[in-house]
Amino acid sequence: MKQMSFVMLKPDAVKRRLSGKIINRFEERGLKIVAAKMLIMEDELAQMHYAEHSEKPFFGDLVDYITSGPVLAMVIEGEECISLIRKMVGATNPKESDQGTIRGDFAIDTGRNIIHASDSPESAKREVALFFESSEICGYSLPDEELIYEEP
Ligand code: D4T
Repeated sequence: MKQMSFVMLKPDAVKRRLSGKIINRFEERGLKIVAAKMLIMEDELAQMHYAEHSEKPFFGDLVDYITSGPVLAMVIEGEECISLIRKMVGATNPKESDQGTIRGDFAIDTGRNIIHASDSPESAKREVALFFESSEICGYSLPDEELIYEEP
């Protein structure tokens, strides 16, 4: 089933000039970027995005981190892509992320884990709507889709 996931390169990824490398992984896998924008998140947006963690002891640091510079927010489309992208991203604590995952290859600390990706269809829906108007999501097809999918 085709899904959309919300993916965000965090300020450390952008400032470490890793955006291109990370985007490349999604494109090489056969996934499709259907929306993208760079922004510096306001506190209010950060608090809404991470609302589920508002009572956690790390919440203040998390909001400071995510608002500390530009993020690259994206919507990525593909078959079953929500769980697929989570696997590509790796465990929340990069010290436990498998080698070959984005966090496992580029990060060390949980508080500097360089990328966010939706963890369920419900989160994806909420997060996409938080960052993008529906008019900002581009519907288009790619000529190689039959090479990526058995049934495009
Ligand atoms: P995000 O949401 O950023 O993609 O990360 P995860 O989905 O992998 O992990 P999460 O929601 O459990 O945590 C959100 C965010 O909080 C930071 N964090 C988390 C932290 O600083 N200390 C912690 O102990 C935990 C659990 C990292 C990611």
